[in-house]
Amino acid sequence: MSSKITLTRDTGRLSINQKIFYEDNGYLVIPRLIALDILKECSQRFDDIASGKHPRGEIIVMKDVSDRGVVNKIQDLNYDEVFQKYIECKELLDIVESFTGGNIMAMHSMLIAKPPDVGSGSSRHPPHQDLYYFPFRPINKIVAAWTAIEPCDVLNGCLYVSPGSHKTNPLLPHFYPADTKAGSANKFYYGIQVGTCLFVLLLFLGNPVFFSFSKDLPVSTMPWINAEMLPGDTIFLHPLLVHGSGVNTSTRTRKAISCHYAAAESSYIEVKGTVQEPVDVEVMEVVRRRFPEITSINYSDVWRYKSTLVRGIRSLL
Ligand SMILES: O=C(O)CCC(=O)C(=O)O
Repeated sequence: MSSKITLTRDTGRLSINQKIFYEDNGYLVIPRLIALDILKECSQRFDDIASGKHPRGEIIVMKDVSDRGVVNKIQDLNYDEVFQKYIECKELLDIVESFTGGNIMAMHSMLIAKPPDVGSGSSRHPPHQDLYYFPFRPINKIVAAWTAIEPCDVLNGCLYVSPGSHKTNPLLPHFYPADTKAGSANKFYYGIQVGTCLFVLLLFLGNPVFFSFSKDLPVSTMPWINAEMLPGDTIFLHPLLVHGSGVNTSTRTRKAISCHYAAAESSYIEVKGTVQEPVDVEVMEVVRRRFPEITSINYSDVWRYKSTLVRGIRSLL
């Protein structure tokens, strides 16, 4: 157990036990944090954007690689007034402030509607560390909030986490998984394993626990805990925590909404020459294809453009 609290600040919103839990495990679940009517509106707005009934505006719409008719994710939600009700929700930001401090930027937001898997495994999100995507620091002032919109369980591919892996692992190299069928990895669904990764579901103390037998997945990322959640439940994740989500083997969707927040005083770093270089290269290829007229833009500029201040004063980010 931690003897020192380094990852959270005193804002009076988290109990000492919650702070110690986050320090030790790198995640924290707050049940029923978000009002269901906000989530219902967000879910409806997703459906309307996915069906073309509502204009997407700046929002990026992504389709499942194995089932091109299905929108499985939309991202960069922060300019939409419905999604802002989630991203700027007081109850949420009051908790986020314990991780980031009082000046808060919403850096990256998504609504993920994991569809029933068509058999390729593309609905899973391989084990990864969110920091891999982020060209800003300090690490400990970044936090993800991920809220279940629909019941999320093992059958429809809930999140799983490796408790404590934020302490034992540096930022690891990420790759497209080698163990999914050819062409079945969704864009930007990077994972930290490079070889064949076999997950076996075991029942451990009544809770399903994943063990990995991948030779490449660090032993320190075992065991896996499934984060089964009900609508409104919110999990906060440290950016180095190894986590992912399973295949949706049910006939239901699995909707969740998330936002990554960072302290506004954070600063951008150069990721060229680091393990993060491949994501910089791939994102910039997409940006240049989409906006060929913009020539002088780099990876940090992309983040500068898509992030918004949600509390306090904007500074370096
Ligand atoms: O919602 C999911 O299935 C995975 C989300 C996740 O792990 C992430 O966005 O970092």
